[in-house]
Amino acid sequence: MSWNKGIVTRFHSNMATVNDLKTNTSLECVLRGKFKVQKIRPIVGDYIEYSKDDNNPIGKIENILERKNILYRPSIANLDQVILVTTLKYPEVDFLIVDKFIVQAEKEDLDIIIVLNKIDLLTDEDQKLKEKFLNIYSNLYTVIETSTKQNLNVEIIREKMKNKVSTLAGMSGVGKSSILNMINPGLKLRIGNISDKLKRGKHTTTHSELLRFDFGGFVADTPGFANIETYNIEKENLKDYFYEFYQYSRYCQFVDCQHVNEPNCGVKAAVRQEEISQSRYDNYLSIYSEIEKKVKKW
Ligand SMILES: Nc1nc2c(ncn2[C@@H]2O[C@H](COP(=O)(O)OP(=O)(O)OP(=O)(O)O)[C@@H](O)[C@H]2O)c(=O)[nH]1
Ligand SMILES: [Zn+2]
Repeated sequence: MSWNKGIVTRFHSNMATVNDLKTNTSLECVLRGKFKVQKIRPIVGDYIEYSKDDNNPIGKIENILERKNILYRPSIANLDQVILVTTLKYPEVDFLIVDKFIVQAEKEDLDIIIVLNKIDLLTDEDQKLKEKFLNIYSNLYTVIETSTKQNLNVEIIREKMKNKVSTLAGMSGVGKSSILNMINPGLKLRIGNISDKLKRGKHTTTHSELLRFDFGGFVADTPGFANIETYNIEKENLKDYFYEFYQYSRYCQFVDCQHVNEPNCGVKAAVRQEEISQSRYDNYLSIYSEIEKKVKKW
């Protein structure tokens, strides 16, 4: 019997919901006993091979393919990208918060696309702030301006998420679930209820599900990086997550330069010459000292 290839979109006790990659249909699969012995469990996002008898609606997972990455809380494997949603108004998201999300995603080596939502709310006076944002971030990442009220750039977002496995990230209220609804109306959304659940003090699960877009591709139903605090990062590694620093670090006098207090630092020189954004560098220092303070407590 030949095996078929699928992706796990849901996992519960010993059953996985698998989306067959060829037929794009879903079926339930059980785990072969050998996985229990090996203490391996599939997680959402796993690419697997399964077998199935024609007379049995339930398949059997035979093989879990190697994961290219794993994200914890919610646990999900093989993410292709993070869609970082942010806004300049309602809420006014601090650039430090944006950089903290970026750091978490860079740490996992995920591709990042920034979606600047609620463009419709920006007045003429806000255009300066928008330009400032774009000056910093569109030099580093793809930035897509959107408005779910005006259906702005729906096609572009769809194109970016098509046939990929994505997770959304971003502060509460920036419009993550609205964006999913805009690009795929009717997509079953648990994502919108998260803050409600928190408010009601209910147990929020860290089990995520993948939802399949009608146009192809998957998205996690729970936003990634709910915790953007940087306790899980070594301060020595932080500079690697500000990827634009790297090309200037070869001008640093010290090979292990952290670009903080060291003399003759190529990164600091680049900030002075406005090759690196002051805001990014300041946020680097803020996060660096936050990590330092946490370490000192121990
Ligand atoms: N004016 C305007 N309002 C928007 C836009 N997108 C979303 N909103 C509104 O912003 C509010 C929050 O949107 P959600 O989609 O629930 O935001 P979320 O990021 O999923 O929020 P959480 O579930 O708390 O994480 C809702 O009242 C939306 O109607 C937009 O482009 N323009
Ligand atoms: Zn340096």
